[in-house]
Amino acid sequence: MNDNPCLLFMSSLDDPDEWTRALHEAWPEIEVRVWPDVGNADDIDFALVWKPEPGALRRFRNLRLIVNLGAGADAIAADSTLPENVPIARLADTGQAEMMSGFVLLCVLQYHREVQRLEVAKRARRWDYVHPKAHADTRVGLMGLGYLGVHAANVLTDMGFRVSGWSRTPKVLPQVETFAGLKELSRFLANINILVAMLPATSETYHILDREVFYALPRGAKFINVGRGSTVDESALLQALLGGQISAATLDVFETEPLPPEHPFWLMDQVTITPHIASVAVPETAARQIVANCRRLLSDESPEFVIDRARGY
Ligand code: NDP
Ligand code: OXD
Repeated sequence: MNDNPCLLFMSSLDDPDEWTRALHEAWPEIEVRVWPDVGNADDIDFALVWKPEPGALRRFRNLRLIVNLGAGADAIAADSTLPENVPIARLADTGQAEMMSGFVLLCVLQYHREVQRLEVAKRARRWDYVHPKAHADTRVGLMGLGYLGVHAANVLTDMGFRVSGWSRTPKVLPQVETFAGLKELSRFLANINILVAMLPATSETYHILDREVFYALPRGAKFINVGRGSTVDESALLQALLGGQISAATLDVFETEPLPPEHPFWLMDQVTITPHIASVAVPETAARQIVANCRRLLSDESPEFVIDRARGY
């Protein structure tokens, strides 16, 4: 019998020592065990996992909470081997949100300030003066107004961009024009200069960014995808890019990752490719949120940021 709360860490992507340190800092009494050294399986109260091996969590009979070591819950929601009676919470990490908003701001500013055009001019030794536009002259549309989406919307409005946002259910956000549901999608898209997709992968969002969506944007709009690759119909995007309907895209996520070497996106100057690095969990800040959520269970409160397995996020 173990008196201290006990957490199992299971991720092949993240550094267990760094996470153990961060968790101990946030909760000195917690015992952290790193997979596969689980000890007595009955001691485990909480599991912090990223893409656990199917069926691996079944043996932990006293598990109270599974924490997904990421914001996107698509992989874990699709895992039918997870115990049904244990809630699954996603990360809601301020450090990850800052990193994501920083990445989005970087991409938006590059398009707003026409950095690619300046790079072309530099290679041609051409002084290509373009009078700078105010941030308020650019409208950024965010598809997805969740934990990370709202943070990015706030950062962009703080920087003076005009921001609109689209989500499944209606939202009210200061300085953001909001739209909800498929009925309002074309109105949302109608006057956007830079579209940022920050949607989860679910059955409803599969290929939601299709030809119709790309052509509902003003001609020459830019596109940034930092959500999930499956939300984009990549052949529709390719055609929209080739025809100039979308003038440039920054893609961090793809239907197949790593993006296969033969994929046409690699050869397109107007496409920037990043390898799913828009944001990651930051152990120091994430550990505080994870610990607060675990503590809630010990005081018989419901955990926060629980995912709806059927909905997929
Ligand atoms: P949340 O789960 O907090 O929010 C998801 C948002 O998408 C919500 O606003 C939700 O609407 C909206 N949404 C879901 N389904 C639909 C739909 N059918 N139609 C319209 N809107 C929909 O996610 P986060 O904001 O925390 O993160 C977004 C995604 O970013 C993650 O799911 C993950 O896939 C991705 N991600 C990518 C990373 C990267 O490095 N590239 C890193 C981290 C996350 P509503 O609010 O109404 O529920
Ligand atoms: C996440 C991710 O979902 O890294 O956190 O994509």
